[in-house]
Amino acid sequence: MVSEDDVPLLGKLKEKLVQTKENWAKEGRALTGKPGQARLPPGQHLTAEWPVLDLGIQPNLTQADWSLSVAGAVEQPIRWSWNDFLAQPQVEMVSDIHCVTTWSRYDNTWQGVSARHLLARVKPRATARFVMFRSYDGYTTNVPLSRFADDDVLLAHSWEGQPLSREHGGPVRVVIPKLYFWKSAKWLRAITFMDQDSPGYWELRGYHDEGDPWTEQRYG
Ligand SMILES: Nc1nc2c(c(=O)[nH]1)N[C@H]1C(S)=C(S)[C@@H](COP(=O)(O)O)O[C@H]1N2
Ligand SMILES: [Mo]
Repeated sequence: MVSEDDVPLLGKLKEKLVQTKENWAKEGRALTGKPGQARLPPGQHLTAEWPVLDLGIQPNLTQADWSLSVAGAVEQPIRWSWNDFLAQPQVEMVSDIHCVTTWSRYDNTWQGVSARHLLARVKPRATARFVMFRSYDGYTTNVPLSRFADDDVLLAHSWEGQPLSREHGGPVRVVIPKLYFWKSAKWLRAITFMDQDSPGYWELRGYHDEGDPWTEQRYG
């Protein structure tokens, strides 16, 4: 039985449990995977290398050649030159890469402009539900707007403190850590906001429309 005297002790125990659970939640937030899910998605293996995968055309763009157009279902279309892009608020994010060819690479440090900031600038219309990325090599890939709006998504110009190399998509690539890496367009040229979904390069060729690694949305 619980006597009157025990009540403060129970109160303390409860406080401690709450504290512990709060700490778990904080640790969970520090993981780059989805909370409550394993960090390494099913069917993936870890690599320390960073493989190069693309269609074999690696555009050779100088920063002066590069620009980003954002249009479609937005209130404020924009076109950013390299200097415009660098004049936006800059963020640093650390995230994991999961490629559909089964390699994953942990703890990549990226610098660039957050998707959240871009969204605040262009103001998608209420009808906008999908985003298409277009690249300088002709590549395209589509994602739901909600995936692009995630707080770990950015347009990256640097990796591990160095300008993103040409082979990895420099001057600027997309990084969407919670989807397979084919969704992270290299050599980014344009972003189109759409009311209706539309498949990109790999999505037209048998790959999944959304590409969530934790539910193995590989082919679709
Ligand atoms: N522009 C462009 N972006 C692209 C691709 C591409 O061919 N062209 N390939 C995609 C695929 S399939 C993968 S796995 C990753 C590979 O990025 P990495 O070469 O930096 O590892 O880029 C994605 N983004
Ligand atoms: Mo890929």
